[in-house]
Amino acid sequence: MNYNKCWLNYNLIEDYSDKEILSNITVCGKDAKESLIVDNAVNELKDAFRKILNINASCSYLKNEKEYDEANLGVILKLRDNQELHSEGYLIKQIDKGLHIEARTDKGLLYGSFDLIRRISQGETLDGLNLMENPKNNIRIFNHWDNMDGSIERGYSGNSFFFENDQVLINERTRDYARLAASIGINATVINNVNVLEAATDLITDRYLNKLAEMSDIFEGYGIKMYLSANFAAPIEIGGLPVSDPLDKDVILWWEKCIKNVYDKIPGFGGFLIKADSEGRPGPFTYGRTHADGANMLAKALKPYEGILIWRCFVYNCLQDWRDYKTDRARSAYDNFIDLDGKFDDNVILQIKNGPMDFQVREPVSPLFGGLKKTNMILEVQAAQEYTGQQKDLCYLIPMWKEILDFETHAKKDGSTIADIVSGRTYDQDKCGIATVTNTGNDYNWTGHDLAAANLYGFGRLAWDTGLSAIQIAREWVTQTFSRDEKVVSTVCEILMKSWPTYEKYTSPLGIGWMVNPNHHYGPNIDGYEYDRWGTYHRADRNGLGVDRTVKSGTGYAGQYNEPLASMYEDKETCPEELLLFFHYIKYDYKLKSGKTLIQHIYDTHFEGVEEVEDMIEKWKGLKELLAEDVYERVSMRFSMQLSNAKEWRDRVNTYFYRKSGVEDEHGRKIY
Ligand code: GCV
Repeated sequence: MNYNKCWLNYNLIEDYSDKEILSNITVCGKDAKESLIVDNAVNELKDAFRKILNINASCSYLKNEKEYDEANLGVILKLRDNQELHSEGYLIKQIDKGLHIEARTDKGLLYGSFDLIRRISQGETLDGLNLMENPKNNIRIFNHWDNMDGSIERGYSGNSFFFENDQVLINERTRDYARLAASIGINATVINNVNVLEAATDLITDRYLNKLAEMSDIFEGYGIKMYLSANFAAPIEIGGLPVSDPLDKDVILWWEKCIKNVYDKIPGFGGFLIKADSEGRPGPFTYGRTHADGANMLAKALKPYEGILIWRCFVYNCLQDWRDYKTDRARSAYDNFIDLDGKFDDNVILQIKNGPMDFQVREPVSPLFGGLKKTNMILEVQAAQEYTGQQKDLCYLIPMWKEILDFETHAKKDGSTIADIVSGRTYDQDKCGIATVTNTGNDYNWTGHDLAAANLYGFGRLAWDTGLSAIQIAREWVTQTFSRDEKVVSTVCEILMKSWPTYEKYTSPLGIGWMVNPNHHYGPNIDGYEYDRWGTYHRADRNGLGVDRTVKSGTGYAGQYNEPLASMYEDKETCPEELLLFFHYIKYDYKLKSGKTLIQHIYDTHFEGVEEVEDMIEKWKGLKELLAEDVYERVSMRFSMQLSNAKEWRDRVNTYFYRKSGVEDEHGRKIY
């Protein structure tokens, strides 16, 4: 086994007080014995108790409810139809010498078991435990951008552990992946890239289905539904049809047959994720059809099997002319989808990226969330740090995702934050949730940077409970992954919590984004995308920079928000400063709330960003004796890469704007 177990590392706790209660596990309920999920739950408990506490717990099964009430000792897993519980929820209650985990379904018991393990591995006492947990989001889904040749699009932690040389891979890691995912409440996963190229189109055919069924069985044992990204042009590419027009009878029949075959082989299959009419991928536009026509056609074919069709809203013109100041990529998801509100079948979900551009270090929240009212929605975030340091630089993303989830869209009077909308609370929907583009690969530590695993862990925990705080999640993760030593926990948490603001400081300023090296997106290149076709411009000149997205004089993007947001963004005086350059063209001598001019703010934040990385490194050095040597060394290496990246950003950005503006740094620091 050439990998570690991340937060399921299970470090031994020598002085744990509540051992007695954990020596016995009893499973009650008539179906429990037959369930693979419950078996897995029991094995997880036993494994964890053995490794963390040195206890070899025994396990027994009881069909009759009465028997266990009397037994009353040890951990009791019990299926019970408690209407206060969500189908995946659970409760944990200590009664005398029994620790009861109750749920309506076997999945609930699995999640309850992992909850208990999480508490124990953090050294929490079980005495008086009494809690009920229901997931806030029904769909908590990983998106992998893994290709059949084993590469991963925007992957920064090695190769795929799902595919290699056009083959499906199943090995020990497959199960450990499912364990990691289930332990944080993930209940669905899309295993292949949304850009479905070559062999991946065949994943929905007999060439791969048996092998995928094997993988799906492993996932299902951990309550995880397998989804596939599908190619909208599959009827042409593998079906021999001349078109993939969603209203064409032969196309419809082809998909029906294909989907029936998928479900014959994988009865628990979740459904498809589709990227259509986006960045060159095929879609319904070719035939003059709408996204609703395309999505509904597939949704209807999936419906008899309770399959779900997830349709991405990342649709924009990627052949833009940089001379054109009116066309605005930020507008496009809203412009493409708002008129289709209410036209999608009930098993269609629109998956919307958190911001209107593309996972920049700072973006406003996509206005589409506040616009759609009769459509199921999934929020898509990106744990893979494509634009946030590529898992070489540290960037703990949970604080960013929290801000997004807490954002009030004003779509409705009460309860329309993003968290409300994607949980289904706002419009009383049940097919909603949160997706992340994952940051995993076959590296030893799964995520390239050891500390980047906090984003993977945090995504699952946040998708389960959007009310958790970023620091709480960080503490849980550090304690389980590294150590319960308070110095380790508080120092690593401090480093994590500062990392997003730090990254933001030394990269592109005040929400303007981009300024990265084209294609691979690591490191600074201020004009890298400035004269390109991708719709990603900063519009800097000798007087100032920023994109005018106002209704009054710009692209009109600000007007896509509900009031009072639209007016707030429209006016540069009320626009949140961290997004100032996203919404406005601002002169270098404009005074910010801090009293600094824009240009001085740019200089200062870039110097500060580098100093903060230096500070992180000092803090990390202080943990040398308290951490495993390999962890310490791997992270130290990443920090040194981050430091040179941060310096490069600082010097390029500051020099660029110094040359454009001719304004000296007030503090006379070195600008080249
Ligand atoms: C999978 C960005 C990325 C692409 C990605 C695309 C998407 O453009 O750079 O690699 O493609 O987003 O989300 O579809």
